[in-house]
Amino acid sequence: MIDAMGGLPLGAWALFAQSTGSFWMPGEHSTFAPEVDRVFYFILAVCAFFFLVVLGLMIFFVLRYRRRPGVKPGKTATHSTPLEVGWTLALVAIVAVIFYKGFTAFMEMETPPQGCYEIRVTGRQWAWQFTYANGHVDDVLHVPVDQPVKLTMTSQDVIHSLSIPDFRVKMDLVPGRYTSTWFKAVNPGEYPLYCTEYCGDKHSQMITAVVVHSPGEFAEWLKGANDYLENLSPAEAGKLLYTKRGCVQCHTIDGSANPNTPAPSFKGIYGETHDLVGGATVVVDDNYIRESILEPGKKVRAGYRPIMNTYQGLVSDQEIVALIEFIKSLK
Ligand code: HEC
Ligand SMILES: [Cu+2]
Repeated sequence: MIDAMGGLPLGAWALFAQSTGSFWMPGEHSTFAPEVDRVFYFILAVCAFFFLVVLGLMIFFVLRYRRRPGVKPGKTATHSTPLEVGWTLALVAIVAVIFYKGFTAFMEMETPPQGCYEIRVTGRQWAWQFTYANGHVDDVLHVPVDQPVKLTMTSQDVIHSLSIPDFRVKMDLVPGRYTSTWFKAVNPGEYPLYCTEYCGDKHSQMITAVVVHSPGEFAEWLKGANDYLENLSPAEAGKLLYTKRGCVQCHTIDGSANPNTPAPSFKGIYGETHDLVGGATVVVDDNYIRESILEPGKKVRAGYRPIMNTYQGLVSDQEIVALIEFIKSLK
C-alpha cells in the first residue's frame, strides 16, 4: 500500500477495502473510539425507541378513533397535568444523560494529556504535510502505538478538516491560527485519513494514510525517514519529494496537461524560455526554479493563474536542489 518511502497518498483509497469496521462503523482503533460509539449507539437507541412509540401510538389512535358512520365525536380531555409533568421530567432526564455522556467524551478529546508526542500538520490545496520534531516532513502521518499524539494544525489557504474515522478524530485546520487535537492509537496498522471540509476541485483526493507503528518501530522509522536525501541521488530524491511535497497534485511529469488544475508540466522545461504574465520572458534555470518554489507569485508563467502557494519554510535548501535536479532530469 504505502511504499518503503511512504509515498503515494492515492494508495490510501485501497485502505477502504481493508477496513475492519462493522456495518455501521469503521473499526475502533483509538482509545476514544469505544466511548464515542457508546454515545452514538445510546442516542440511536433513544431515537429508535421514541420513533417506535410515537409511530405505534399514532397508528393505534388513527385506527381506534377513526370517523365511523353513526358515531358522534364525544367529549375529549383537554390535558392531564401528571402526564405532562411526567413526560417532561423523563425527557429532561434523558437529554441530561445525553449531554453528560457527550460532554465528558468531548472534554476528554479536547484535553491532550501530559507527555504527548507532538506533530505539526499543514493543510494546503490539496495535500497534507506532517512535520516531525527532527524536521522530517512527510505526506503520510506516522505515529507510535499506545502513546498519546498531539497534532497542532494550520492551513496555508482555505479551511480543511482532518478526519481519521478509525480513531473517531476530526478537527478543522484554519488559515492564520493553530488548532489541535490528540489521540492514542491502540492497534498497529494503516488507516485512511481524509479532508472532510470541501476545499476546492481536488478535495476528494486530499486523502492519505496514518501508519501506526508497533513499539520501537516508530523511532526507527523516524531516524531513517530523512535518509533518502543522503542515500539517493538528488534527482531520485527529487522524484520522491515531487510526491511528498504535493507538486504531483498540479504538475505532471510526462508533458500532459493536468485537466483539473492547470499548471505547467515539468517535462522538458529546464533550459526553455518561458513568457511571463506582464510580457517579460525567463529562462528556466536553477535560480528560476528555486524562485518559483519559494516565491511562486513573483514570476507567473503566461497562460496560468498564480494558484501555487509558497513553499517557504516547507522545503529545505537540500530539498530544493533535489527538486531542481529532478526537473532537470525530465528531458
Ligand atoms: C496548487 C497547484 C500547484 C502546486 C501544488 C505546485 N505548483 Fe508549481 N505551479 C503551479 C502553477 C499554476 C504554475 C504556473 C503559474 C506560476 O508560474 O505561478 C506553477 C509554476 C511552477 C514553476 C514554473 C514553471 C514554468 O514552466 O515556468 C515551477 C518550477 C514550479 N511550479 C515548481 C513546483 C514545485 C517544485 C512544486 C512542489 C514542491 C510545485 N510547483 C507545486 C501550480 C502548483
Ligand atoms: Cu482540504
